[in-house]
Amino acid sequence: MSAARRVAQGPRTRALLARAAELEGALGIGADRIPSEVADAVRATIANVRGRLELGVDHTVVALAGGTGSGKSSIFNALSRLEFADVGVRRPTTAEVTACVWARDADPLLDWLGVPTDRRIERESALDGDTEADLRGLVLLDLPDHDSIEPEHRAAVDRLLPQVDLLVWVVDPQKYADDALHNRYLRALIGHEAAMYLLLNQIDTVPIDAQASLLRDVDRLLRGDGLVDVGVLAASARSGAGMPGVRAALARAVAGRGVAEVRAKAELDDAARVLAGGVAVQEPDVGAAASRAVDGLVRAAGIAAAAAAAQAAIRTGAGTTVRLGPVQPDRAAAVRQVWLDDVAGELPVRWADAVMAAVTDAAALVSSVDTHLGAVHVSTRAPRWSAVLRVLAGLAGVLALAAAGFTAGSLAGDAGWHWDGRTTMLAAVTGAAVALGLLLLGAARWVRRSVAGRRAQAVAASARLALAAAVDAALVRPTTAVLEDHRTVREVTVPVLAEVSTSRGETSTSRVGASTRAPDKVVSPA
Ligand SMILES: Nc1nc2c(ncn2[C@@H]2O[C@H](COP(=O)(O)OP(=O)(O)OP(=O)(O)O)[C@@H](O)[C@H]2O)c(=O)[nH]1
Ligand SMILES: [Mg+2]
Repeated sequence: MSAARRVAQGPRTRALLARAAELEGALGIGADRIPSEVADAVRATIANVRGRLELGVDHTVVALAGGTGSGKSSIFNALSRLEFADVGVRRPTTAEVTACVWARDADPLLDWLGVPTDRRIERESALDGDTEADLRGLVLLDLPDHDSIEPEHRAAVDRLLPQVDLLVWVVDPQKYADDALHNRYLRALIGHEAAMYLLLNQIDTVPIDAQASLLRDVDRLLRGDGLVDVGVLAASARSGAGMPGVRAALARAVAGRGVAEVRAKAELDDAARVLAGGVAVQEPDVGAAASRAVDGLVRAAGIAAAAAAAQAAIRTGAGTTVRLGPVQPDRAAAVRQVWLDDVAGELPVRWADAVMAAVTDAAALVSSVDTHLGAVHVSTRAPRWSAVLRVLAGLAGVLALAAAGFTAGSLAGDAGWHWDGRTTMLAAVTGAAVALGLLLLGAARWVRRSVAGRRAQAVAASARLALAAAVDAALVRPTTAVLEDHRTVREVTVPVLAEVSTSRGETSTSRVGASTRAPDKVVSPA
C-alpha cells in the first residue's frame, strides 16, 4: 500500500492539509510578486508537511540529536533496552541514522526518513507482552553528531530535523553551552518548543549538590536563546538515573499523537510568517487616494476657471462657448505620481512594481481625462425666464412712454397748461409702468444670476464626475486588481487554524505541547 493511501485523514489532518493548500494558493495568486526565495521556502515547507501528513499520524518520530559523545546512542540503547546503536570511544561514532521502531508497519516512513534498511530494528516482539505498550507507535532515531567534523553527518542531521515530530537534544555536562548547538540549531527553533526536549545526559558525572544549579544554568541558556518552556530532562544512560522520566516523556508524546500535528502546524505557521514578509501589513486606502487624485485633476484641468467662465457667460447673457479641458499634461503626470506614492509607497517593492505596471501611463491618463472632460456639455444659454421677464420689462417701458405722452398731451391741452383729474390718472399710469418695467428688469437680472451660479456648480460637479470616471478607469481599477491579490495573500498569512493550534496553556491531553510538558520546567533525575 502506498504511503499516501495510508493516510488517516481525520478533521485535524484535513485542516492542516487545507491550510497547506491555502498557502500554496496564495503562492499562485502572489505569483512573481512574491520573491522566489520566499516562494521556494514556503513550497519546501508545504511539501514537507504534506509528506509528513501523508504518512499519517500513527507514528511518532522522535530524534536524538546533539554533539558527538553526548551519549545519543547510549540513550537510544537504554530506551530500546537493546545494544543496537554503536557506542564508542572513537569520535564521532554514529555515522548513519539508526532507528528503533515500536511498530510493525513503519518501513514507508523509515524509507521517507532515509534510514538505511540495515540500521532499523523493531523493538516490540511477542515476547514483550505489554511491557513496551507505552511506546507503541514510536520511531526513535539516533542521529549522527550535528557538530561533526564529517560534513555528511551534519547534512544528515539538517535533512532530518524538519522531518521529525519531536526533537530530543542530548547534551552532556561539559558541552551543554556549545555555541554550534545554540546558535545554529536551538535559536532557529523558537516557536517549536512544544516539539522538543533538552536532555542533560551523563548526570552521574555531576555531584548531587551541583545538579540543581547546573539545570538552572541550562534553563537560563535556553531562555537566552529565546526558547520558552522547553522541557528539560536530566538522566544518565550509564546509571539509568532519570531514564524512567525520559521514557515517560516519550510515552506521553506517543500517547499525545498530536506531535505530528503540532509540528505540522508550527511548520505551516513558519511558512505563513515567511510569506508575510513579502506583503504589507495592510492595503493602502484607495478611496482616499482616488479623491486626492480627482482633486488634483480638477486643479490641473482648470475646472474652477471654466465654471467661473460659464457663470459669467450666463450672468452677462454673453452666451460665449465654454469648454472643459484640456488638462495640463505635466500636472496630470504629477497627479499620477502622487497616486503611485499614495497606493504603492508602503508596499513591498514587487507589489509596488506590479501596481506601477498595472496603472495607465501618464500620456494615456491625459488623453483619458481629456476624452472624459470633452463629453461634459457646458450650457451658457441664458435662462428662458429671464428673456420673458426682459420682454415684459420692454412692454412696460413702451407702456410708460405712451402713458407719458398722453400725460404731456393732457397737461398742455387746447386751453393751455392745466392739471386736471385725467392728467393725474395718466401720470399715475406712467409711474406704475416705469416701476413695473424696473421691477421686471431686476427680476430678469436676479434669474440670470441665480441660474448662472447653479450652472457653475453643475459644471464643476459634472467635471468632477468625469474626472472621477477617468481616475477610476486609469488608476483605481488597475490598482485595485493588484491590491485584491495582495489582500488575499496577506490574509492567508495570518495564522489561522486556532482550532488546531496548541497554546501553552491548553489542557487537551491529545497534544504534546500540553501533555508531555512536565509541570516543572526542569525535571530532576529520578
Ligand atoms: N558517565 C557516563 N558516560 C556516558 C553516559 N552516556 C554515554 N556515555 C559515554 O559517552 C561516550 C559517548 O557515548 P555515545 O552514546 O557513543 O555518544 P554519541 O552521542 O552517540 O556520540 P556520536 O555517535 O559520536 O555522536 C561513550 O563512551 C559512552 O559510554 C552517561 O550517562 N554517563
Ligand atoms: Mg552515536
